[in-house]
Amino acid sequence: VYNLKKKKKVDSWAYFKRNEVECLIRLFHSLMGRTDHNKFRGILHSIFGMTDVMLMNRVFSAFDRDNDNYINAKEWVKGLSVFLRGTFEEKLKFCFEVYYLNGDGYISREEIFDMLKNSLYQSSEEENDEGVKELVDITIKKMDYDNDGKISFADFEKAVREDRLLLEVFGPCLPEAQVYTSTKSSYLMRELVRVCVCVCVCV
Ligand SMILES: [Ca+2]
Ligand SMILES: [Ca+2]
Repeated sequence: VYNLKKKKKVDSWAYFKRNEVECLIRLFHSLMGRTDHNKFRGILHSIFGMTDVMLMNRVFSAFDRDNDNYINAKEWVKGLSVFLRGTFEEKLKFCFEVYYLNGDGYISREEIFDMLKNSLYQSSEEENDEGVKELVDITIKKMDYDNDGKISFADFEKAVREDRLLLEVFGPCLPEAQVYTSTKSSYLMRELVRVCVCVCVCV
């Protein structure tokens, strides 16, 4: 009974096969130890090609479920499970968590402004607050179904179900399609090993 329970517990927090979970945990312990913001950003950058520091920090917080500012082995496997093999519903929830982050359960007008400004102007000197404000208005008009001026999860879900492109409307926070649609575990493992080695050398 104990073994069955134990197996069920492992299966229930990840879409990986048991040997993949073990491999990921081994990698985690031997190469990374406690994963802080810097190491995690290194992984997101080198394996998933992310470059946006603000979004990478938000992805870190979505992985860091107990909010202790470190990613432990369980958070690592669980996060990667949603990230790489999650269902549409899980990805929807994940993206919403990345975007709202301040904990009140809504994406506010100010948060939308900050995220759109960040993703539009991060590499240029030129800033156009009026242009960003217009975009914020358009976005809210499109996604705020109950007209309370902020985006709840219900608003977000409804909007994304109507237009899948809105899933990452406030900036890329999931791996590129070719990474997460790959079901070949060997591909994932090879990439992770490559990245872990790279992170260890660089940090
Ligand atoms: Ca944590
Ligand atoms: Ca709303």
